[in-house]
Amino acid sequence: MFLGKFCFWSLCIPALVSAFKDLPNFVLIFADDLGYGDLGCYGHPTSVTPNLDTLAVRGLRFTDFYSTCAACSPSRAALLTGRYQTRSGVYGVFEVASIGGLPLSEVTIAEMLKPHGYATAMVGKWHLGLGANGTFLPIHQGFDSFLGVPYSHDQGPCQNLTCFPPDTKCFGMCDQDVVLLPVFQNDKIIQQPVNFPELVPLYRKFSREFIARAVGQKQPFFLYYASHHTHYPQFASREYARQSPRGPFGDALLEFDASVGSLVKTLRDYGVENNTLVFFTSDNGPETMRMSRGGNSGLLKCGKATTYEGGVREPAIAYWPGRITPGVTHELASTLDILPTLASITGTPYPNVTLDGFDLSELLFRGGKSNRNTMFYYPMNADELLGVYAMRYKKYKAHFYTKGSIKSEGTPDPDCKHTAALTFHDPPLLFDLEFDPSENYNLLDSEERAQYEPVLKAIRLEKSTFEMAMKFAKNQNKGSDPRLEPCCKPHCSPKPSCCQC
Ligand code: CSN
Ligand code: MG
Repeated sequence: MFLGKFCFWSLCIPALVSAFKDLPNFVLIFADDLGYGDLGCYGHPTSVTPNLDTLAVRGLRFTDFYSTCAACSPSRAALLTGRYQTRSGVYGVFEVASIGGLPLSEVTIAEMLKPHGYATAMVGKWHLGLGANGTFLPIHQGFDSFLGVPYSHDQGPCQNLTCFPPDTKCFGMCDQDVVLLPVFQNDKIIQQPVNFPELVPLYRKFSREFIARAVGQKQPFFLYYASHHTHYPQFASREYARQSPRGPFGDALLEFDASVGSLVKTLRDYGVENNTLVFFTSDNGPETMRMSRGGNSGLLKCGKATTYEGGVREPAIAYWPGRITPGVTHELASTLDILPTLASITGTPYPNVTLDGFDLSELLFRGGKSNRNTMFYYPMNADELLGVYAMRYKKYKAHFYTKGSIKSEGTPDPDCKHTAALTFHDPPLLFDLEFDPSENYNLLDSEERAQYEPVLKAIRLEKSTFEMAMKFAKNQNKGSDPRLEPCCKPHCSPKPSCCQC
């Protein structure tokens, strides 16, 4: 369906309204640093996540769903563009005063849907750049409105901020000598520093009003709810503080879960639950270095900032009553597949760029298969010379390079620690994730290694085909300029401490 090109605006309106009537809504819920093992429905013994568990029971729960990167900005770039982050040049994570951002030339899900009449909004953590005058903020990437934070809430001092009411200060260390975290509405700072205990209620109110407005105007809508509740240091509002048996992390997760419940209830209240695809997943694995203040990857190896399973395999749930048959799928799927799937559902043409995702419609709506056989994993600072560190091929995982990270410390496994230096493996390490999800037994180190020759050959072929076709974009993470630190009193002094409103 393509509307609006051949007609004058006034003449198009009747056609638009009737065409939009049946277009479904999308709510994309993205958690932050939430591990594969963190939810009740993925086996955590003490998490309390009744709302997500209910979505899992009434929807399709994925066991083999992947983000493209074990860190925030690259993972989010891939989610919103349907392309590996190497194509948009998002390497590493954006900082408080980063000069770059996701290039405006990239087509995000919001930009893809907007010309088809969608109301679009984003809530929560952006982390795809800020730039001078907010050049890279969501409102310049297809979102009509934005309420949230431009980067992680540990990027900026937090020591004297309250994370849990009545007055429990934020735990541990956050970045120093930069501005306190601001909250943006569109491109304006409305609060600096953030008031953690009252943040999630603001997010909920914004989401509810956005949905109410779109439904009132009979417009299909796309809401991107990028929660950062479970990122370190955790926070919660009064209603949720000290309410979970899992400590501060559990309380933040409890509030996140409640916000998921509130989104679904809003859809129900406005009569659009049966016409809305809700998709939930997470950006990257848990920051296990935070011990009980970080997430949990369950039985998967390591976590954030590594290319082991714990870094990139995510909980994921697709929910659409009446359209998606409840169940559990072991099919291979990825955040890359969301953009093509939404394009397919709405009959929207794909953006005219190389996409890395597959349409999941067969899997979601007709109990079919995923078209995905492979996933490729780069480290957070992808390097063209080294290329792919690890890949998934069907049920196998091959590691060509391995490296630990400080973010993945806190477990007894020495491979996860920052002392585990970059190591090249030839032949690669090869694991059968169906029998060995924890990546313990290298098949090429076994008596039966000869029987894996055909698999190894197929893996090498897939990898070289992929890498030959991959064109690395120039790095868009172009360093920092202190003048770009967001400040609610732009001309105050002395900075950064005067930036409080
Ligand atoms: S992330 O977490 O933004 O969720 O990926 O808050 O990798 O250097 C990651 N990092 C600060 C962070 C720094 C973060 C990094
Ligand atoms: Mg993250």
